[in-house]
Amino acid sequence: MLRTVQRTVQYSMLLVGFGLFAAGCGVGSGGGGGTVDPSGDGPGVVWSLTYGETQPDFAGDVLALSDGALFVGDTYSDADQYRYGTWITVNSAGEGRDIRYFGASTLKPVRVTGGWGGGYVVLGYLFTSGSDITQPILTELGPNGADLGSYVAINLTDARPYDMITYDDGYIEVGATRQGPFSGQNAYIRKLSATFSEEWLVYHGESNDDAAYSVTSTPEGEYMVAGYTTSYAADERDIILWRLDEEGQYIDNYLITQAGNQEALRILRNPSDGTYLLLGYTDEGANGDDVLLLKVDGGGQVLWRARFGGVQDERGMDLVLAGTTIVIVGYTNSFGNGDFDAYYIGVSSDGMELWTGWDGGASEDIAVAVAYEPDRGFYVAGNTQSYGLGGSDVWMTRLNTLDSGDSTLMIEGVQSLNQPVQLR
Ligand SMILES: [Ca+2]
Ligand SMILES: [Ca+2]
Ligand SMILES: [Ca+2]
Ligand SMILES: [Ca+2]
Repeated sequence: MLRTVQRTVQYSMLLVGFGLFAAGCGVGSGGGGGTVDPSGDGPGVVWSLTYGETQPDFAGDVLALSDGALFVGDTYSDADQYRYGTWITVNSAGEGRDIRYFGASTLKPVRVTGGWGGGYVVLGYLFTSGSDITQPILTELGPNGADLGSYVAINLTDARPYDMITYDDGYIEVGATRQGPFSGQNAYIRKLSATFSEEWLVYHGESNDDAAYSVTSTPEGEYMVAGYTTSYAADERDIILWRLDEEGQYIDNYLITQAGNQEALRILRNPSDGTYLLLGYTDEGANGDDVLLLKVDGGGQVLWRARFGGVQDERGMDLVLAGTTIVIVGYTNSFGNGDFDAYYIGVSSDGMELWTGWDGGASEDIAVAVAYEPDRGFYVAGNTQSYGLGGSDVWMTRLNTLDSGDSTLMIEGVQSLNQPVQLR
């Protein structure tokens, strides 16, 4: 399906202040992590853009390009009365913007990766208004964003995908479903060929609710899948890692128990030492939800555990490794300029907080994904209700590199240029 759109929309450019947090907000939790070290050594905002009109518009993911970044999301056209999967590329200067539309009106993108066909693949799901039943769908895009076709998961008619990697001449997708051999919600993992035919589909979990949120490969050609379990949990929700072979068959699982609710939303393998970073949240204790970061070895042993946040709710949504610094993006309701703000945390390789900051205005602003390009810094995808044209807009931010010397850069105020952009 190839959709060509000729339309003029408002494209707002914002320059927003990046508040470097200069007081303690890290809360240590076992293993020595999260100790306050307010060095103020974080990155500054280079540019910040919104995209969208008056209806809700959302970002799903961001991918670094050779110069700039690719953002995917879904936006609603006031003129067309239609929701589109949306592709936006922006160069590192925040210019050279290209916007294209893809997919069905009920498609919500959650992840984008490079595809085996030379372009990109967007993992998303189809939803029905008023229903919580969703169905995974992959969309293949050409190098310039052309919609080359979509592939619905025909064996998963009630499932929600969360993550995807390219691997072994194909794609590995993980998520949660009420289908499968176990009652309640189950984790699912499936392998697709480079041409999107399903090679295998497996379920993991037990009689209660379980979910797979993120996947990475191991040096042995296996997969580590992170999520949560209530089936095996010692109390409420606990983080669980499933280790699967190349056919998706169970090798082992690692249960990480802790009081209260925990979920791992992202797993990242550190190729330099063979460990894994797990990012999620915990609600243990009286600090609301906090960002939870764990470092585990290949056998699921917790090497350290760090917790970040204030008295209100925080979530860590995505993370990257920038040299030895772990950079987390998410959102906070404890700090910032009102309601939720995007939340940025730099963490050392031993779990110590190096810097923290927030970004946003008086309304709800959250970061959902981050990509890293060593020469140019960080691209953050988010959703903002403080800026843009209303009802939540796609929010795209570039942060500079950690060694740029601009560690105290503050761009004051908000500037809305509302430049019309001709779409192709
Ligand atoms: Ca727990
Ligand atoms: Ca909190
Ligand atoms: Ca806010
Ligand atoms: Ca909007």
